[in-house]
Amino acid sequence: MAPHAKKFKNLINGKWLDSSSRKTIKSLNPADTSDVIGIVPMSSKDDVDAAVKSARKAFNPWRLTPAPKRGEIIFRAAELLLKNKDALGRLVTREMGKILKEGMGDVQEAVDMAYYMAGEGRRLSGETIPSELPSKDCRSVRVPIGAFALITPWNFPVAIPAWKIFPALVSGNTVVFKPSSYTPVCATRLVELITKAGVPDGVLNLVHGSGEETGDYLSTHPGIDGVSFTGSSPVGERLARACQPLGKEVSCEMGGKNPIIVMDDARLDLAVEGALWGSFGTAGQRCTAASRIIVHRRVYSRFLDMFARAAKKLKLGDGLEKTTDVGPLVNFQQMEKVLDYIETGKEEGARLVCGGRRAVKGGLKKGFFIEPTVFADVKPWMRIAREEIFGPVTSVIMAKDIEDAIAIANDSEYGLSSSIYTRDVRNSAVAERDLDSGIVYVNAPTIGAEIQLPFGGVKKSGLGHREAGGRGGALDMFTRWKVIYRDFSDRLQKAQMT
Ligand code: UN1
Repeated sequence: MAPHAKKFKNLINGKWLDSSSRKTIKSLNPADTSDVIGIVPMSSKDDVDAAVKSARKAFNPWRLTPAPKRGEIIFRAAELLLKNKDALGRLVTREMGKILKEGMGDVQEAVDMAYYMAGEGRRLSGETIPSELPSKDCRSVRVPIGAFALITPWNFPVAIPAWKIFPALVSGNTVVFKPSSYTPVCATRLVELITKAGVPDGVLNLVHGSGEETGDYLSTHPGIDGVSFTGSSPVGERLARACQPLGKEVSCEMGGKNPIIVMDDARLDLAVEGALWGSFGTAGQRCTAASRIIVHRRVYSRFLDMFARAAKKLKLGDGLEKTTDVGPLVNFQQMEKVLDYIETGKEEGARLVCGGRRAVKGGLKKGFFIEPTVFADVKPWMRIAREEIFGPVTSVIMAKDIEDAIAIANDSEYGLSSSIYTRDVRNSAVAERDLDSGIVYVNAPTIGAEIQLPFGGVKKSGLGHREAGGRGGALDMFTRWKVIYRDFSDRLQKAQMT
């Protein structure tokens, strides 16, 4: 263990504590595993019990704190995040591996969400509806659900926790937050800043640990009222199966197999640029990553040629270096999983046109790098065209026409994000209408959703409510509707009896 490695703690009821287990987890830089980012507690059941107890105790006073006051605290958190954006962005890059621009973007997405949800403190609006009876009024109000377990992944170590923490808090819930054990230091820094903004003790608790132990125990805990999870589909589905019979509110944001359709009338240079960013941004480690590029047969060869040439030019490296285009995979297991998929693609008969190997030249051997990989002539039945890979690997598939392209795109268990490149208004309109996904992009890749609109997908991509802002967004996840009929007629009035 590196002697200089900094130690971090859990936050329970406003106090930073070690685990009663004394066990720890080490967080490493995936671009250079000799760089230890920090050591965090591996929480025991007792720690989780204490965190849940603290969240339960804090719920009533927090629920009764006026929502605009809750919003003001979140506004201060936004300001603090912005002030610390550089340091936090660099930490995201060091701990998770994404390139620095994206590390900064990760923090910016959290800032955006904080400002947006701070504003919700003065909205959280319901409806006022006329009554059929005199001297009676009817309205619906949003009420918080209680103590929430928030379980988040490593690929957006600041943004995704922020997507959950801020709407949960502004709505009046309290939180026990269990971040990924691969990016625990980013999570700790985020919680430190939110705490500094003035969140009362017990309202936001942090417990580190693994998904299987800490995450499962926390989410099924009798003191937890709701669970919001982002991660893989198998884990999300298992979690939902465990929590729903216990009467908990559950929302899961899960995998994707997101297609980009490139039509014969598209601006090909733009489509190539979009497919590159969609496929290899964040080294393909986004649930929105473009992993199927469905290309009209008339432009197939030309597109493939341009795309493969551009992919070969991408520079792998440490995300902190300015010239790097693509960073490492987050850890050894993820790298192995992606390399396995590359082997599967070859065995299935797909044509490897670039990449396909672990990159070990020079300093790269200190980390988990895989060359940006493009498979051509992929058939929709192949596993590489069906399963989520979560790495820098994309499949190019040929389509006959718009209908065929949409049918291929929709032939998936997933339905998070999809995209079409076209300059023909009919192609665009048909795709907008018929693509079976939560998000559709036109002339833009499948990544880069903005926080003021609901985020999430259909089929195996999502379960429960959507994330983020807008109608149908995260406020639905973190509140229940209550309807209030107030009769001030001073007599018994009977509805439907007139
Ligand atoms: C994710 O990959 O889990 O739309 C979230 C995007 C980002 C969020 C991705 N704003 O790609």
